[in-house]
Amino acid sequence: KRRSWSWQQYLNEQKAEAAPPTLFTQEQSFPSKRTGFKVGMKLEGIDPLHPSMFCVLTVAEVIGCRLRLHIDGYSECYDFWVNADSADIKPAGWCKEHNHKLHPPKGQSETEFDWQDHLQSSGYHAAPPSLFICRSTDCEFQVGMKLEAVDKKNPGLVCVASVADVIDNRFLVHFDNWDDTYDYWCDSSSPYIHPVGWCEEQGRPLTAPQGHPSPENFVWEDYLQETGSTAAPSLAFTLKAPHGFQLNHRLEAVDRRNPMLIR
Ligand code: MLZ
Repeated sequence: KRRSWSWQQYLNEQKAEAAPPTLFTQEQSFPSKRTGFKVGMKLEGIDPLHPSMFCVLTVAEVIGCRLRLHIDGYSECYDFWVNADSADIKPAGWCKEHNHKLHPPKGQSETEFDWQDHLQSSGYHAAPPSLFICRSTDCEFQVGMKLEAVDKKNPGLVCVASVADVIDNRFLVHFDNWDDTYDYWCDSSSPYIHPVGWCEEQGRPLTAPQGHPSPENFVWEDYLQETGSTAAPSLAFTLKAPHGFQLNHRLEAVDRRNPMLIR
């Protein structure tokens, strides 16, 4: 008779240990306050498919604390969901005020775009600035600094990267000589980023910038000199609390490519 799959049996077979429940801490709590965002309100925000780009957005749907945002002038298939307290959204006029390029609605040129005209012609209103969360502007990372970062689309790779933008306490990780679809925003406590020299110290391979003449012989010192850039100071990387998980601990996790399954 076949018995159903059991954790206990599996752990015994594998001679493995279950990760102790005390190691699982809740990082982010679900926002409890009701959001004031309403359908039709307009704002600026980061395009999730091009994290280096700010776009003109309209709230298309609100469910609880979740907003579906539409990129003005583009197909609905690019709509995306964010939490109302997301750091990726800013009030209308934010880009101009903070010297960031704002990608205009499709069909309009960057110099042509004017928020007043856009609101008037659409008949919609800008989302009131009071709806956006104020954030700390502490960031030791500066544009142009180099670091080693995990490519989240190819998580086995740690690659040569640069700080491409800084907003509030977050910065944009860009992989040298790759397009911006690999970019991501993070803060100094991110587990995906490391100071220059980390791979060498850990005895792990570092992926050189795309097109490097001899990727196997990449040397940070030479590269920093060639590019006239500096390494992000190792003190800027904030210490992560030791997590307590050990190699080969077994646990249950959501499959991100198929989030209905827990494997
Ligand atoms: N196989 C992929 C790897 C890309 C790695 C980029 N890292 C920033 C490719 O060659 O497209």
